[in-house]
Amino acid sequence: MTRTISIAAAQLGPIELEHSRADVVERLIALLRDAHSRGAELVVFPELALTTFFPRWWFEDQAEIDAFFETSMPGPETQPLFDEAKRLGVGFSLGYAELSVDSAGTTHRYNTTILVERDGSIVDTYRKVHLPGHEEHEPWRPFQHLERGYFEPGPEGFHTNRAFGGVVGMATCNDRRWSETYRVLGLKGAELVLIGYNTPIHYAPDPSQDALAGFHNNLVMAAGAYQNGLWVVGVAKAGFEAGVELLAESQIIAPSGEVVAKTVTNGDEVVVAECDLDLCANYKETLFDFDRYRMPQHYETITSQRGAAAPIGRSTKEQGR
Ligand code: CDV
Repeated sequence: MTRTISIAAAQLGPIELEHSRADVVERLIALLRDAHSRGAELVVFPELALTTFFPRWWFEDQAEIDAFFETSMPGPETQPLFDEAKRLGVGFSLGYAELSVDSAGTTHRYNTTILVERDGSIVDTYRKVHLPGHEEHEPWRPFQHLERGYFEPGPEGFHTNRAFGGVVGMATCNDRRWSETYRVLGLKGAELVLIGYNTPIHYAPDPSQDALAGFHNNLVMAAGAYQNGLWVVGVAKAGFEAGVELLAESQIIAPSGEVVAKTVTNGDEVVVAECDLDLCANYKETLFDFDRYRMPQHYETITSQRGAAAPIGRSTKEQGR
């Protein structure tokens, strides 16, 4: 008896500044229905899937920024998506900007993704850990990437859940470039990692990377899948949004590192794959049998140190080792 789950990567084309939440939710519902008609039980939507990618603009007025945030989930505009998913018996993950107020009355703003089960219940809330870009206005850039100004990093880190017949974790966009993301999730038993992204193809700090955007996208997700023996579903908000080109190439990757489904457009598009969670064991119980082969006593530098520190002496001998 296999543990196979049919998963849809539901890529979104551009969302412009003037598009309303209601318009976007209609598109999400259309993708959900398309995915369901093709047998999907879990639909993965992109990062910040309810609005345009607003960190590309510098706003001075906090009220203008907060207009992109959700204060409840589901809220009045997202409830129809929850209702339709429950009616169809389809689960989903959805990225959005979350504004919450804690018990001490402090306001927090996170780049959040939720996982919703087939009965409409929210299984987990993941808040993006690795926030890329910059804190302040940088007028030299053709467009901004102000995630570090508009969000705070998720305080809870990475976590996994028993859902959809397996062990599921989430990560968001830039998180996918960090091997630590997958390894922490892998150590927490993840068999399936859901990732939404908004990746501008132009990277202003080093434009030589632009031509490699698609290559790097696959490289990091395939490596994460293979090295941890898990499925990865990476889903884009794609196309030309406010004149900025966002990478498409949404894909579903097996624990072997092989791509089993990939979008071919840069607009709204669904691809579906049958994902056998038992395939994870092929890797988790052989080459990447963590318990047998990992050597954590040699990995202490990873958690004790943030930046790189090259040796001062020339050789390990000179350093007295
Ligand atoms: N939304 C993102 O996290 N985007 C980053 C860009 C800035 C490089 C990414 O890693 O795709």
